[in-house]
Amino acid sequence: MSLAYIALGANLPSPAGPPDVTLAGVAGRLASIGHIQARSSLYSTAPVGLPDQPRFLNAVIALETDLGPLELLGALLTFEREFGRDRITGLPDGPRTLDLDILFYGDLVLSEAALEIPHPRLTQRAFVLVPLHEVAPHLCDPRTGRAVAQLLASLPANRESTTPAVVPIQSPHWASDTRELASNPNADSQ
Ligand code: PH2
Ligand code: MG
Ligand code: MG
Repeated sequence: MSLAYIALGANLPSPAGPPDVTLAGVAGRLASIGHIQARSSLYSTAPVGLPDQPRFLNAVIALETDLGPLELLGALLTFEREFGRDRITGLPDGPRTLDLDILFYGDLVLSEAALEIPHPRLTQRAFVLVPLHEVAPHLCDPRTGRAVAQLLASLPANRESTTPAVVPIQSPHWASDTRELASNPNADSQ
């Protein structure tokens, strides 16, 4: 068993519904390939990279899994396709129905063409570090030895913007009790 931290993001409706329904559905799919150990709140986040697009919903899930890193990547790509992700026409950093990224996989450091772990841009992104900090503030980045709390504290403040960069939101679809998900992959409420 390895403990992987997975970032979830969406800012377009998927065949399942709006982004909060998509992310809740994905949590159920993740529970089918491992055990969900922790799950952050849902956050509404300002788009990074390509500003002229809807705000994203982001979250982080800690998943204990027997899948190896490349098998896990394969499963995540399958889930992205199931929820309507089109990698052919989609723009880099552009709008998407679902994005699933492996942030950490135990303390593995991997640099392959298909997969880099830890995720190469996680230290620059509040939309990743804020939800990650909620579930694992003391987790150490194996590249730098720095804890998530330190990485978050080192992010430049978002001073110039009038809209908040990262705000927690409530959704009836996003359960606050992960035990439901582990025992019933189809559960999407309570
Ligand atoms: N993902 C990106 C690019 N920009 N911005 C936000 N707020 N959230 C994301 O998940 C996101 C992004 C590319 O993966
Ligand atoms: Mg991404
Ligand atoms: Mg991705």
